[in-house]
Amino acid sequence: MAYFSSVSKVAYEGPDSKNPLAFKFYNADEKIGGKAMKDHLRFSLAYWHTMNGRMSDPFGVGTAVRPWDSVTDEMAQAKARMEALFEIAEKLGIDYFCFHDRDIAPEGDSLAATNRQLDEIVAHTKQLMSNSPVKLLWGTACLFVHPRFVHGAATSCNAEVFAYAAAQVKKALEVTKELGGTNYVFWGGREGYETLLNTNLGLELDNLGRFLKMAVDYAKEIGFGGQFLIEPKPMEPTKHQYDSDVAACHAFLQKYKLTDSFKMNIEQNHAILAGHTFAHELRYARENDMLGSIDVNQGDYLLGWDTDQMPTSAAEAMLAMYEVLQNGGISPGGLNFDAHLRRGSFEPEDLFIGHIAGMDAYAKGLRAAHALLESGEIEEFVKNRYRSYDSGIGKKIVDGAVGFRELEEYALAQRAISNESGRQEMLEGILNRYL
Ligand code: XUL
Ligand code: CO
Repeated sequence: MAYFSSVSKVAYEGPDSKNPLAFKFYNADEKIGGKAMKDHLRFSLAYWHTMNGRMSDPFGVGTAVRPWDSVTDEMAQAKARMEALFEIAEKLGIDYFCFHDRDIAPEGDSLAATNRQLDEIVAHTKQLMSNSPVKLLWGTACLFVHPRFVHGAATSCNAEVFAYAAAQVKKALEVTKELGGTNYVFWGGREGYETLLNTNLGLELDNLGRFLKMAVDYAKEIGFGGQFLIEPKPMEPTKHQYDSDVAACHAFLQKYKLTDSFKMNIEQNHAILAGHTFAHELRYARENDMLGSIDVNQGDYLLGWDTDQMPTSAAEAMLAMYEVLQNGGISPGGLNFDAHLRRGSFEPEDLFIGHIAGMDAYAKGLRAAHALLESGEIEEFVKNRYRSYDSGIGKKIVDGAVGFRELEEYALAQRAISNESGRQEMLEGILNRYL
């Protein structure tokens, strides 16, 4: 059954096209640096936004008009939504999707009943997958919506909740494996705190470390070989989220000896909420061999919350792809559209138009980043800027051949220090030549 009969398979029509339902820059099979665009970008649909988002806001109800709204039985609707996801993905040429356990199947009266409902939808999904190129990029467990997680999941003060969360992640790992998922994500929804006055911060962090270790052990036990990912976010819903940014997550993973099992899933809107640029978070992860996957969206620079907008800025996409290319790609991760439409874009076709705009921005960004890297302009500038470490005293510093005594001796003998311009504006101008 087609849920979007007015939309056909979206085609590449080139930059001159004015058709909102065509790609202007994304040309899936076109090779950039010897690799097809689709393999560089590995786009993914986010089930929670694209299929479940009602587009409500704190002042108003949802406005989304969706073709499956008329199906009132919960399980029948869950199946209809999954079918519609495959239709959207196939028409857009998006090869992956991501979900939380509770996005795809409703909760039942008990954990056992919930698991049975999940199994039913997973079987239906597997069936749909057998006739489709669409694959699972990552699965995750929703440990933040239900009131039982009011004080957190793995960091709850209540051990009963820790146990429930463990059972839920165990099942989510099994389901992710069953559907051939190549990654598993932890976003610490309510893993944080509101006030230190009621919080044992040390125990909560140790418990989070224990929880992640149990997940790694269980994955080994069942033979799930996917990549584990942590998704940093500094605030929202709690005031202090433990996974606040890449550096904090990296320190946490080092303390609990988990760096071999995890990488990061970096999201643009989370980066800017943390007071960083998206590129900073990507670079920090890349330099530490921690860049695993990306949630592509775009935050509003005037609003201080997670607006999860479609990533339509090619300039930002260019800087992100500059990091991805230097990372040697993002596989087995991908670019997951953790993004939803604005409340005013409520028509079914907007789901396509929004993703097309995001895919085009990333295609343009990829092309520009590749050309920039090929030119070597930025790398050459940076290399030259640090040339003082290639010889003389700089070489001795990086080789560990000198200490404070030798450096003092050197400094005392030096007459004048001369610095050179960092040429920031020139470099920013260079980017525009490639965009
Ligand atoms: C929340 C967020 C999540 C994660 C998955 O801000 O980004 O949807 O991506 O739990
Ligand atoms: Co996300």
